[in-house]
Amino acid sequence: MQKKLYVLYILVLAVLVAWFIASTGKHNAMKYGKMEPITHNELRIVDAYARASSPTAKVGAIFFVIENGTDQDVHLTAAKSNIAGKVELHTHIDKGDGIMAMVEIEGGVEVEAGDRSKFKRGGNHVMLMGLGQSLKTGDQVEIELIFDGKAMPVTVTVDNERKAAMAHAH
Ligand SMILES: [Cu+2]
Repeated sequence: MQKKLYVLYILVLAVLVAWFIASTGKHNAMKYGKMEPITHNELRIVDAYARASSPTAKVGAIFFVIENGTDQDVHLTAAKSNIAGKVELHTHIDKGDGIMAMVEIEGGVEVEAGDRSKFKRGGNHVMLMGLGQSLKTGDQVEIELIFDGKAMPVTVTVDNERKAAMAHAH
């Protein structure tokens, strides 16, 4: 009986220690933005998705991660799409009193050589205004991201069910 309890105690302790190590590891990873190194030698847009708040919404937003695997810094200066009357690079700023407002990113976004830039909920995003079509989950839309004057075509899948928190968990 005593031995059984002892074994149980050790097991519980082991689980707690493992959980502690796992949770601190995750915390550090988020705090310092540590991710796997970029191994490809090119500029890539990964994990792109679009969403609209409702099927009749006239605005939508696009999120993605820019991976600059090249040895040159790049600048995202604009975005284009035929599905919207107006497309802008937006971010959120705190207007004070915790009120967040969307504003156009002045001067675009720089991504240093070998670095990533996350466009995510509550942060940077591509804003679609005057949508000419509804954005339904599973739809694919075409946009162009303008890097240093050159257009990069990107196919984006609509995912209206995706939760903001999942943007962190790959
Ligand atoms: Cu916006």
